[in-house]
Amino acid sequence: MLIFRQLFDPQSSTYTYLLGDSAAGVAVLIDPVFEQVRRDAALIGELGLKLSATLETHVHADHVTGASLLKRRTGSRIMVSAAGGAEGADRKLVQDDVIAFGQRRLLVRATPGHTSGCVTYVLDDSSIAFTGDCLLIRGSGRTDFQDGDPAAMFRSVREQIFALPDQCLLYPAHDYRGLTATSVAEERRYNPRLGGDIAVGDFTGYMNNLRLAHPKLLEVAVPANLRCGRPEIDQEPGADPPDTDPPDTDPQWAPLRYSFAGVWEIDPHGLEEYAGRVQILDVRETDEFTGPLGHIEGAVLIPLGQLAERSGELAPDRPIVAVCRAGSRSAQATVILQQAGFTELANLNGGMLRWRAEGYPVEGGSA
Ligand SMILES: N[C@@H](CCC(=O)N[C@@H](CS)C(=O)NCC(=O)O)C(=O)O
Ligand SMILES: [Fe+2]
Repeated sequence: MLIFRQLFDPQSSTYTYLLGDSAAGVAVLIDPVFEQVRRDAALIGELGLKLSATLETHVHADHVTGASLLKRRTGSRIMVSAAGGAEGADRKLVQDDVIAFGQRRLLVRATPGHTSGCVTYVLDDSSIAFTGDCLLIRGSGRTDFQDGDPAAMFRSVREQIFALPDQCLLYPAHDYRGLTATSVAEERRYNPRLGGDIAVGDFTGYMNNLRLAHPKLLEVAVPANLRCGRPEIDQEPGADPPDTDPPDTDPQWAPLRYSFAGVWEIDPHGLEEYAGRVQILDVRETDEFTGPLGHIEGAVLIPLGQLAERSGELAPDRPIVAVCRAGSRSAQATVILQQAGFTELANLNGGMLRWRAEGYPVEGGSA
């Protein structure tokens, strides 16, 4: 079965697409964003997939790609268009190349115009195409930098994208109004720049008068993306560390896993091993703490409803693992503690139920 997810980066209004073959357990990501690598890796893990490759639709000007970080984390191969001029890819793509993931395939169509190296990825059965910043929903990518060329874009849209079947769904790399998808038939008819009887001269006139401000991150993003998103620090040993931690610097105080829900989780066996180095915070009600499930030795009890005002009772310099019955209230406890300024936080996955089911010891409780 095909797995398909549309993911959004609110900072740059970028869409990242996950495509997977569930039977083979293999996935590819189109246009991953540097700051969202941890989120994307969590989703891929939770879906039981292995990332085989990241694919760029083009050298982006408004955000840095997550391709290199994902390669470092998951071993995924970096694929970019040969015409884009980026260094450090594992595969350089040209027109009609085929990218396999499990039993499914994506086909490469060169669609220059926004940049000279733009490509569109078409799913094997032509049911879905990923148009990058060539065709946007009722719009198009800009053509005023990075070798942009309105006439080339006009040809790309008319000859490569509008040539797809009417019902083919189109997914762009960006949308600035929150629109998510469109189709060939509706864009052919309703795209105000490229649809209907509009001719190349009309389109060029439109595009040459867009008067858009340059992307805020242009000067940072383009050079980084020409390295496939590899942080500069890798290239220059001894250089100053970056101001902010890259999003793949995971907490080191215990074996933690980031969830797509946005919470750091620890498994029972991890907590047992690290119990002596952390504060165990039980956020259930008092009668649950002393009830049949028992509690973990050394756990401090602060019911969730009191946590915001009583967080000062916790040591600020020791990591905290929050615990509850099934692991949901304790996830919220990590959110409350983060708001209170604590940084080293994790949720016991599955709570006391899983802790006991896996045979770890409790104080109190019934057998
Ligand atoms: N304000 C945005 C501008 C983003 C932008 O220029 N996006 C390009 C794609 S990389 C584009 O083609 N935009 C079309 C449009 O804004 O209509 C930023 O600073 O990042
Ligand atoms: Fe772009």
